[in-house]
Amino acid sequence: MHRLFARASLSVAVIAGSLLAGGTAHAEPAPMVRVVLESFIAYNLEESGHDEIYVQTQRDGKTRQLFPTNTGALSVAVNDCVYISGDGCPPGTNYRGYYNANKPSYTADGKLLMVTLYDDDISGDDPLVNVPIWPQPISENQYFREDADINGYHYAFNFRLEPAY
Ligand SMILES: [Ca+2]
Ligand SMILES: [Ca+2]
Repeated sequence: MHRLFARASLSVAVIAGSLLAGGTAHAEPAPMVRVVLESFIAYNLEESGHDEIYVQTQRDGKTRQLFPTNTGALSVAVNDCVYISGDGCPPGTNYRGYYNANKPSYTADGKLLMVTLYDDDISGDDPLVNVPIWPQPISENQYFREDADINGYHYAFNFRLEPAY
């Protein structure tokens, strides 16, 4: 039984390996890009105590929610690191994890896609940070970090862009 299982696992690994090799050899840029928020860190807040955070994308007048996955906001304190996926949290931050994010795909046509982090307020929400992305066709994952230290508040984001079909 154990032996059978081991053999089955091995053949799965070989198939996965050959698929991967084939994918690399014949990689064509994908027509779509998936936007994945991996983590963000609240180094400094807009308000004292807590900010209530949500993250949305905007393109062609259409808004989509990245984080949290449903409506609402997450209350964060100074040095909170909200972990979703990817690399861990830097030393000295408070690990908050782990969470999910929506991962919408967009046509890789180079048109502006704006990612905005908001602080939820009763009297109108504050857009704290804008991260512009111009999705281009890619054939493998791309990673980038955005560090925004503005007017006293300071947030850092880690994103992953994935080829999508
Ligand atoms: Ca506010
Ligand atoms: Ca607030």
